[in-house]
Amino acid sequence: MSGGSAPRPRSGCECVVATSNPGKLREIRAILAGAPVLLASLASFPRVELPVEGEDYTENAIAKARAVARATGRPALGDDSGLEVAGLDGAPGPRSARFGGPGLDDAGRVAALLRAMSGLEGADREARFVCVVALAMPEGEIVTARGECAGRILATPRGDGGFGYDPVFEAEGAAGAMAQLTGSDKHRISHRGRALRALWKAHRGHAP
Ligand code: ITT
Repeated sequence: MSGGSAPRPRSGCECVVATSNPGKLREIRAILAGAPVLLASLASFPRVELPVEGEDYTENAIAKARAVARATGRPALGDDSGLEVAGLDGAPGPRSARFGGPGLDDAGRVAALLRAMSGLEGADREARFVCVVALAMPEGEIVTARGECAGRILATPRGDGGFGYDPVFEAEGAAGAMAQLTGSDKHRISHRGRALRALWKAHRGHAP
């Protein structure tokens, strides 16, 4: 955790989710479904722009949350996440959304990842998802939390759930790809589920 004493949004308050990724928004809403907070989409604030991202999950998550909190005058929740592959020295990491070049969709990035990994076997296929979430208050307070999910990269895509690299990521202890799990099974073990539960617990003292 960072940022000193944790901000405490009032019960039932509105918080803007500082993401342009619909997969993330859907998951954040599902993970925090039991929490007394109304999660607004950035689509409701079409003039608000997200900052250009750098190479550090925490800095990126804080920058997204802070930009949206300042622009909207509401608490904002940023998520910066990525996939780290052992045999690629931790790439694509914070560049996961940009891997393979501009203009690719999720399936194109998955194909680019499998191409980059051709010939990699065993421990080189080990990987983890990382997620840092940041809650920024309009007055400037920030709290962050991190979650990870370890696993390995499959040889071919499977399933159609989730988003991003889920079709080729098999979490430790799961039989099959993340994209083959139900939403609730993914959120129980995912980097995003872990990060959001830790964030919520830090400022509410219990799970969402
Ligand atoms: P915002 O910055 O607007 O939030 P983004 O997609 O650009 O959206 P990131 O820079 O944090 O966000 O990139 C995260 C990328 O990592 C995302 O686009 C996916 O490719 C991948 N990723 C993150 N979480 C994932 C998950 O749960 N399942 C599969 N892939 C994931």
